[in-house]
Amino acid sequence: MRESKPKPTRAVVAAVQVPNVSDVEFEASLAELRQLAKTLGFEVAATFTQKRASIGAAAYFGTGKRAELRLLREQEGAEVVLVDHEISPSQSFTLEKEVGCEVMDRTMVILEIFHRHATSRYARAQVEIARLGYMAPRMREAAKLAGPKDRGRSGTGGRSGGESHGELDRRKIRDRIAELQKELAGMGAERKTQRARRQERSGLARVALVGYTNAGKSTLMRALTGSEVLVANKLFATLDTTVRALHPESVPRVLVSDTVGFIKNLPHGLVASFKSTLDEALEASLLLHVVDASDSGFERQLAVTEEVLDEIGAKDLPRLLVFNKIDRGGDEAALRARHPGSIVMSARREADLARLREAIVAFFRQRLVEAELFVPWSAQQLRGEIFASCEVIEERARDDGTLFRVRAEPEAVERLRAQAGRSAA
Ligand SMILES: Nc1nc2c(ncn2[C@@H]2O[C@H](COP(=O)(O)OP(=O)(O)OP(=O)(O)O)[C@@H](O)[C@H]2O)c(=O)[nH]1
Ligand SMILES: [Mg+2]
Repeated sequence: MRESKPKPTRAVVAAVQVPNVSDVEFEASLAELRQLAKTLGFEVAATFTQKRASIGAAAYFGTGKRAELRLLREQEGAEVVLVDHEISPSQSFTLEKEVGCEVMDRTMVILEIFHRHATSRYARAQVEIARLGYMAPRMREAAKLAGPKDRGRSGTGGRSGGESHGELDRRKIRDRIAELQKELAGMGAERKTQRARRQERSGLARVALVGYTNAGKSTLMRALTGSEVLVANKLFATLDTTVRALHPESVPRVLVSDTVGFIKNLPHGLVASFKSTLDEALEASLLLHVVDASDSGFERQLAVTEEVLDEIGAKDLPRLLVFNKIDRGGDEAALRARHPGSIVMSARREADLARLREAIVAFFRQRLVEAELFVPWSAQQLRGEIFASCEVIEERARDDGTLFRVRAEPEAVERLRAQAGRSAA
């Protein structure tokens, strides 16, 4: 523990409950926002709610409630109010004025977390595009509210005649987004080549870990591959896709990818970013959908994940449901009965991890075929690769080379045959 830690910013979490949202759902969503706030380093001082028939177009809370919220905020010494909806720019301005501090909506909170956790150039560019897209209409609103005063400033500072401050900023945002998109396109080509190379080396046995944020994907990735990916009890710890081989190696060799987690009401700009980050996962032939079975809201999290998977075009990929964290709670028998074929487990138990590994390998073994591979003497360098990507049943020396009888993926057999043919020629 460090002693001189700065005092965390205190926050009030606030939300309107409309009639079609049940109490359980409402509570789960608030709990999640509190967790998101903690991930950002806020200390949640209080939660403030109001039941309303609908959310007002101009003001998120009713008049009396806004005064109450201001009082609560002052009493608690909070410097920020977090709202559990995406609110419009004008709702946000009204609320900030009336509660007397900064207001962040759910979208802004998530964008901020992504912004802080993005480390690769690729992830940073994507998050910046999403942030700019979120800011643009808000700046428009700010400019509108600033009105004539703002226009009075035009013509100074080298701006072209008649262009308002707001317009200039919007143009800058557009230019910046275009620039970032160009950068991304460049990086995209590079990533594609990397992926192609990986595919070439490994055949088609690819599995991707997907699921709601904090379900335990990176923990399983570590356990399955022996790699040191980041595991953290925060939301959106992982933003980039990592790919590693199942360890110890299996036949066929299986590559595992860890991916970014999903969440309810994912900001729209980020869904687009997810898409490219998840391209890698979409090339998998098996998705491990990881669910935190100890979370009381896991059914909803499961549904949200399935929705996002649909949205990004992964609807038809075969999947294995993995109910994780069963050591912390959850009804094992009920889960098995409701989701036949699923795996109920804890990443903390070696035996469970072994079972998961077996299920993955079994899935890919179903696709193996038995075949003969002839390797002429001139192509003996292929021997190592054959042992790496096939199960060798028999190896027989002939006058002109070696004949292997193997079990392997059809694609691997084809690839090795082509390579043997090329070397022989
Ligand atoms: N008790 C228990 N805790 C677990 C288990 N699996 C993971 N955890 C913990 O859950 C937290 C989140 O784990 P991660 O592996 O980072 O989760 P993730 O799905 O990668 O999360 P994001 O990257 O944020 O999407 C960590 O504190 C893990 O130690 C489990 O089986 N049992
Ligand atoms: Mg992770």
